[in-house]
Amino acid sequence: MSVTDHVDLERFVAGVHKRNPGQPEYVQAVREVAEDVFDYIADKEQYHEYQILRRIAEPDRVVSFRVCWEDDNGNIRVQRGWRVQNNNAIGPYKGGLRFHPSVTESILKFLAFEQTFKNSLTGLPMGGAKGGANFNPRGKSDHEVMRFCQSFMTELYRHVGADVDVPAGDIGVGPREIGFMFGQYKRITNQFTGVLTGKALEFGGSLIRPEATGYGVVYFLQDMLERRGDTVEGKVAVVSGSGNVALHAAEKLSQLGAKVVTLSDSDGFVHDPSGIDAEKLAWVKALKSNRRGRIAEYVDRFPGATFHAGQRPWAVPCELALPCATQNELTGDDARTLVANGCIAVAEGANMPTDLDGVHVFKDERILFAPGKAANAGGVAVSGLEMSQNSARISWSEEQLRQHLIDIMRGIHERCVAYGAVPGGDGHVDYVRGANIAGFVKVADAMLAFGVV
Ligand code: NDP
Ligand code: 2IT
Repeated sequence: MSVTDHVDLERFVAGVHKRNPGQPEYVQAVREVAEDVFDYIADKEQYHEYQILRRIAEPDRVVSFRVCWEDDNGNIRVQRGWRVQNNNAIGPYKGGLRFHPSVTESILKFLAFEQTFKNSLTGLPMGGAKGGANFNPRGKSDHEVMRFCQSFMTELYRHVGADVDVPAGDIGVGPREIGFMFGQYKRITNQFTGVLTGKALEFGGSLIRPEATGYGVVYFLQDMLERRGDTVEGKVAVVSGSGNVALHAAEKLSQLGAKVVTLSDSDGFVHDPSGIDAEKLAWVKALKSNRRGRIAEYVDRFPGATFHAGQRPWAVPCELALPCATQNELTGDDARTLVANGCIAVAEGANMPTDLDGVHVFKDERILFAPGKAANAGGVAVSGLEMSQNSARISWSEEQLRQHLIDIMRGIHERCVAYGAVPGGDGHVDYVRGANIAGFVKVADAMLAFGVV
C-alpha cells in the first residue's frame, strides 16, 4: 500500500470511528476489510467516484425495539431487540439472530457487515443482515424462551419476509428458538413461507443445515491444506466453543482422522489429550442439547481430561486451531503462542474470533489462515439452499446437499486464491485479502449498476 493510500485508509477509518461512537467491534470489522479493499481499489476510479466502500459501511437500516415478556414467577422483563439490514444489493437480507446478554448494536452491526461479504462469497443471491437481543437463554425454562421468542417476533415480523429479509440462528438461537419464532410469524401473518432458515425438517427445514457451518469450516481447511499437498489426517486440533459450530467442526475433523483435544464454553476449556472421538462427541452433544449442561462436566465423565476454568485453549500445542465460540476470543498474544507451538493452519468457525493484532500475526507469519467470512460460510450457504427448497416447495436429498456444500466451499476457496495469491510469494495465499476483495467486488459491482441509491 502506498503512503497516500495509507493516509486515506486512516482518514476513512477515523470517519467510521467518529460516526459510530462506542462501537469498537463494528469499527474493527470495517477496518479489517478496508485494509485490503483500499489497496485493491486504489486504481479503480469508479469505486471511489460512487463512494462504494463508504456506502457499504453505512447499514441500510438499523431497527431496534423493546421486547417485553413475563418470566415464570410473573415478573415483567424488558429486553432490547435489533435487526441490522446492512446491504441487499445482491439478494434479500440474510443472516442470523443472536440471543446473548453481551449483544449490543456494535456487535450486530459488525456481524451484518461481515455477513454481506460472506454471503457474496457463497455465490448465492443473498444480502447481509444480523439481529438479536440482549436476552440470556441460559437458565430459562422452555416456556420462558417461548414467551420471549413470541414477543420478539411480534415486532420483528414487520421487518422480515421470504423475499425481504430471512433470519436464521446464531449464538443462543437454535432449532427450539427458530420453531417458536416461525410459529409466531405464521400465526401473525397467516402465511407459510420460508421466512426463517434453520427450521426443523417437519416444517420446511433442510437436511445438512445443522452440520453445514462446522463441516464447511473443515472442508475449507482441507482445501487449504490440499493446495500444499497436505491433509488434516493425524494432526492435533484445538477447537474452542461447544455449540453448533464447534461440535460439528470437531465431528468432521475426527471423521477425517484428526485428533481434537479441546472444547470450551464461557466458563473455561477442557483438554483431553487422548482425543475427543465420535463417542465422546455424542456425549457432549447430548449434554449441550438435552440438558443444556456445561463443558466442565466432561471431566467427570472422562477422567483423563482436565478442565481449565476461565481460560481459552490456545496455549495447548497443536497443528490446527479452530476458534468456534465468539468474537475476539483469540488475541495477538494467543496467535504468537500458537505459531511458536507449531500451528500451521487456523480456520475461523466463529465470526471475527481473532482480533486485529492476531490477524496481523497470522498474515505476517504466513501460516494458512482462513477468516470466518470464508471458512464459516457453509452455514449461510445451506440456509440459501433452504430458501431455494422452500420457494420451489421441494426437499433435496442429503447426498445432493452434501455435494452442494462441498462445491460451494471449494468455490469460495478458489475465489480467495484468485484474489489473495501473494505476488512473488511462492504460491502463498493471503486468504483474508482474498475473501475481503472477492466478497467486495460482487456487491460493489451490483451497487454500481443501481447508480446512486
Ligand atoms: P451456539 O450458541 O451453539 O454456541 C456458542 C458457543 O460459544 C458455546 O459453547 C458458548 O458457550 C460459546 N460462547 C458464546 N459466547 C461466548 C463468550 N462471550 N465467551 C466464551 N464463549 C462463548 O452458537 P454457534 O455455535 O452457532 O456460534 C458460534 C460462533 O459461530 C459465533 O461466532 C457465530 O456467529 C458463528 N457462526 C455460526 C453459524 C451457525 O450456522 N450457527 C454460522 C457461521 C458462524 P456458553 O454456553 O458458555 O455461552
Ligand atoms: O454467521 C452466520 O453466517 C450465521 N449465523 C448463519 C446465518 C444464516 O442465515 O444461516
